[in-house]
Amino acid sequence: MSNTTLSYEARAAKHPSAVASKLLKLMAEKKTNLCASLDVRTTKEFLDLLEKVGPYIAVVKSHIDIIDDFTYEGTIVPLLALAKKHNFLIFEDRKFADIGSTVKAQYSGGVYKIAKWSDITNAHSVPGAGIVNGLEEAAKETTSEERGLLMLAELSTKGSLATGEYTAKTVEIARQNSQFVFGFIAQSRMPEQGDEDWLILTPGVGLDDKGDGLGQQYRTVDQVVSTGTDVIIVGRGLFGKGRDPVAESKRYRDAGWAAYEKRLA
Ligand code: 5FU
Repeated sequence: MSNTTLSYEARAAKHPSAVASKLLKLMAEKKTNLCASLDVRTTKEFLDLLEKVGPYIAVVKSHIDIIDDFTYEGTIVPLLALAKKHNFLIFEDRKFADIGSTVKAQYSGGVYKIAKWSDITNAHSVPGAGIVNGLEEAAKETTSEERGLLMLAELSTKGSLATGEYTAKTVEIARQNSQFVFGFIAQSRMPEQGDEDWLILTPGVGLDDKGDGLGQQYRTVDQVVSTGTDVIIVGRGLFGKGRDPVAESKRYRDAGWAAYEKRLA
C-alpha cells in the first residue's frame, strides 16, 4: 500500500524520524493537516494570532527574521508556551543554503538560535549533502530535543529552477540521511521517492486567489492533497487583509481533512 493511502496514525507507528512520527501522531489526534504560515512583523501580532488559530493547526511556520522586535525572551519563550498549550510543532522556514560549516553556525547561533527552539527547519540542496551534515551536527550539539529537516525539492513560484534533475538529486541527498531529513517542501508526492515515507509539505495553497503578483502561485487544497501533500501550508489565505483568521483556519482545516479522508478512501 502506498504511503499516500495509509493513515497518519499507521505512518506514525513506523516512521524512522521521531519528528515525523510526532507530527503524524498529532495531526491524527487534532484532525488537522494545516500549517499556518504566520508572516507578520511584530511579536504581538505573531503571538495574538497564534493564540487564536493554535487549536486548528498542526504546525506554525515562521520567518523569524521578519519580526521587527524579536527577542528570545519576548518572542520565543511565549511561542514555546503556546506550542505546548495548543499542541503544534514549530517550523522555522529558514531555507539554509550555504556550506556545512556556515549553516552549522547559522542554525545554532546568531540572534535567532533556531536549533534551540524550532522542531523543524529546511534547506536548499544546492550546496550538496554537506549542508545536511552541518545542520545535523548543530542540532545535536545544541539540544537534546528531536529536530527534523525538510529539503526544498520544489518551490511554488512561477519559473522556479528547482525541477526535474534538481528535484531528483534533492531526493538522493535526503536519502543519505533519512532520519534527520524526514520530508520535502514540494508541490506533490515525487516519483523519485519510491516507497519511502517522506512527508510532503506544500506551500502555495489558497482557496480564493490564483497568485500574488510577485511570482507566488496558488493551488487548491484538493489539488495538492490528492497528489500526495501531507501538510498544507497557508499564509495569506488565513491572515491576508480583510480575512478572519479563525474562520479561515477552520475552513482550511476542514478542507485539508476532508481531502485527506478522500485520499484514504
Ligand atoms: F518553499 C516555499 C515555496 O516554494 N513557496 C512559498 O510560498 C516557501 N514558501 C513560503 O510559504 C513563503 O515564504 C511564505 O512564508 C509562505 C506562503 O505564504 P502565502 O501567504 O500562503 O503565499
